[in-house]
Amino acid sequence: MSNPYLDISPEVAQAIDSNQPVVALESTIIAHGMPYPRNVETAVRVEDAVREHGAVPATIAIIEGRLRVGLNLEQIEYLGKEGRRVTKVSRRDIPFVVTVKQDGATTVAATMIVAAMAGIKVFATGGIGGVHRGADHTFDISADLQELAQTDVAVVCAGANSILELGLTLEYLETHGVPVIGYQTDTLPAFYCRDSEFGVSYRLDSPAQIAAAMRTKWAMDLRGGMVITNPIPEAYAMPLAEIDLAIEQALQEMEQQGITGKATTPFLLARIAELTGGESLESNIQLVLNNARLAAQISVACCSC
Ligand code: PSU
Ligand code: MN
Repeated sequence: MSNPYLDISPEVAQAIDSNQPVVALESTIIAHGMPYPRNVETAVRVEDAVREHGAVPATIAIIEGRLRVGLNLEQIEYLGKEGRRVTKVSRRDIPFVVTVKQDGATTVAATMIVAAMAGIKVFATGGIGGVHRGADHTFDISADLQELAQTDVAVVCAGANSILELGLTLEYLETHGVPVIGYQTDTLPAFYCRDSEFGVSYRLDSPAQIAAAMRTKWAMDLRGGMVITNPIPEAYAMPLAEIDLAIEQALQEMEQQGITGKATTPFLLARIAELTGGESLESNIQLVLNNARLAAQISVACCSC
């Protein structure tokens, strides 16, 4: 079934058609999640990590109104350089950016949608969006959570960023039937830290077990995604007290500056990187690479049975 809005690169199309492992990658993390040029350098390293572990990377974005699966270096460089000038695109934004033939950096939600259109089942990123702090009065809950409830893609991440309410994010996912898997861990990883005070739904210890769970879920037509949480490598984890302090200060500044809605996550990530002297950025890069490796392994396991 061809989709008139979708452009899949020849390499990715060939891999999908021949049932070879493919890993989807998002582009909001490039344009809004990290500063230039580290964002471009990271995007390229993430693609390399996927390849080194036996899968084909498919970075997803909207380029001149086309839903693109598999970007070339020039397109990645362009998104990285444009940064926040590129529209951050979640589910609601897709038709508008496509209609006016603009560019868009896809969030977890939008990347899942396009990955599913292309037939890709595994997606690696840093952290999913979630229930924001203060959501009891702002109602700010990322559309990523609703997407996970309805789109059949497994998202490999380092848990949710502790700029969010982790407990409320887990409750929301549970309500919507989204399993949160801990890869070799019983507790929910909190992005910069390996642990949190919260438990995962299920612990699975190998890519093959994760692939089997995905297969079973979708073979039964139980719609929706899965969150696969992968703790940041020990060497790059940050001390809880240090990161909490930076997050608290960044949140205060955000409130003072009146930053709300879709601008909050990019603001917080950038400010936390400044406040930690770049340490949080380094952690962020390493956890994404770690997730790319696991996602590739899961994707290989999915194809080899
Ligand atoms: N969390 C991070 N880094 C990111 C994001 C979240 O630690 O780059 C990005 C992802 O693209 C995610 C999006 O899908 O932010 C969520 O934004 P919002 O809360 O506005 O839905
Ligand atoms: Mn929001």
